[in-house]
Amino acid sequence: MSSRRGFLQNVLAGAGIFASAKVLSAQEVQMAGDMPGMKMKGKKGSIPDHGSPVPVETPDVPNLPFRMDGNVKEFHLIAEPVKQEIVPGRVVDLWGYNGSAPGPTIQVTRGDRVRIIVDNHLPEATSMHWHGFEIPVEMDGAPGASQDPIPPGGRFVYEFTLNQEGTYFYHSHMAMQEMIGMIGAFVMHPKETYKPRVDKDFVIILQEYAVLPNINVPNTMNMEFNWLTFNGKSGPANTPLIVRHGERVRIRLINLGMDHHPIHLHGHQFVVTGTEGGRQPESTWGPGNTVLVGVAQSRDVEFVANNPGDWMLHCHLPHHMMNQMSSMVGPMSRRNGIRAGLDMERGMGMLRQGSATSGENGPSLGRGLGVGSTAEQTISNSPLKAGNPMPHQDMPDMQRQGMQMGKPEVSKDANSVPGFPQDAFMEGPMMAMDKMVDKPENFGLRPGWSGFMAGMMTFVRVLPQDKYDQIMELRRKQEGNKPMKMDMPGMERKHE
Ligand SMILES: [Cu+2]
Repeated sequence: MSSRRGFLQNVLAGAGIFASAKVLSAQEVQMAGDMPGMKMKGKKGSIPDHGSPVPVETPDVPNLPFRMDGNVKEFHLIAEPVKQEIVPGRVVDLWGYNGSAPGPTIQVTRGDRVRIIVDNHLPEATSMHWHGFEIPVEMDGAPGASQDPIPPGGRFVYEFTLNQEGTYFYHSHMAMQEMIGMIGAFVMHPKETYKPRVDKDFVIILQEYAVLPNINVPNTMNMEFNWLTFNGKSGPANTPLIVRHGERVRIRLINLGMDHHPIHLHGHQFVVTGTEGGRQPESTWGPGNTVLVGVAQSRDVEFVANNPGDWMLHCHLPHHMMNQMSSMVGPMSRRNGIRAGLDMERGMGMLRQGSATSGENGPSLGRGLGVGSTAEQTISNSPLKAGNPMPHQDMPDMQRQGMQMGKPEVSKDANSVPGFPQDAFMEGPMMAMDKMVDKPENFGLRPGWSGFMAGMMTFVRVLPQDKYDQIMELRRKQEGNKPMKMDMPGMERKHE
């Protein structure tokens, strides 16, 4: 906790050492050797923090520690491949920073002078962009425009003074690297807390991946996504936001992907108090419960948690409330299936006879271009045998893995109803895995809850004091049992 306190110390700006704006090659980095004092230590704080804002929590993502070098807050980011467990058993190969995708959260205070050493441990060049920062152009990280890309094994040292406040972020400025995880939150606190003061302050980063069956590497070219994450986890693997009944809560949402996400909170009205440009004047605040977070945007929402309960917080795009959505890969969810494309020409509407929307050609239009577009491969995504609406033959296997595999409520004549199934096998008792995602923050949720949580979905748990204390106590015990899970740069994130 000491490093958290450390974030809140206001460090005098100015008089910093100017870093040379030079990209170092792999060899030069080696020659530079170990920089003195590169052991990251959060400076222990003795300054009382009344009046200062609470530090942000980024559930499931570590904070990035810093060390003081004179008046400069020095951070160290390592761009590197990361193994990220999105839900239990689904480990994907991403690229991120310091063992995490999204990368660790950086917190500074307005007026801070910061230095960020960026090492590139990727097999290709990268560049770090500071999204929305008002800094000298040489520090902007626009590859080719403001600096040479950082080569594999190379280093670039960024240094600037920050006179802004709000929810910002850092990301690789190589577009395809953005799509494989390379973003992190960069929160700039005001010196004095805003009014009304919030008691809890959370960051959630929205990301999306297309991970096709039988492979662990996202297809970053894909335009459709089947894994939607909050802070690198999909429901039910996210850690819920825990708040006390009556507290004022801020949630900072950051989006970097191919889609815009309407994020919806149950049970409360919130106001949008900030964007990627910083704090919004109070005159702009109007009540809502869904905020559209566009690509490259951030939105801060604030509300008073005045309604006790376990409230869902989720993207409201229906396909973003699902896990591992994929079509055309075998029995899954639709009774009659969709005809694959007849062939590429007809799929593109280049017809020899008939109209593009005719019964013969229509189903092919725009569908199944390329590999696999043959008429022979009509695929039914549904139970193949009418009469048995339970499609999963591999249930014992899945139970062994810890799935609860309860039976969904399905009527006897379900298969005779056009449209069946819609959701029966997508969420519900079969998908429940309460034990597999057990953690203090989930304590006391209704049994079977996890079967209904997927994609960009977590809880805001508004708890009475005694339940809140119980969870905090469990959390302390768990942290006490674990070997120190420090936010050390370069450390592999352990997946338990
Ligand atoms: Cu969404």
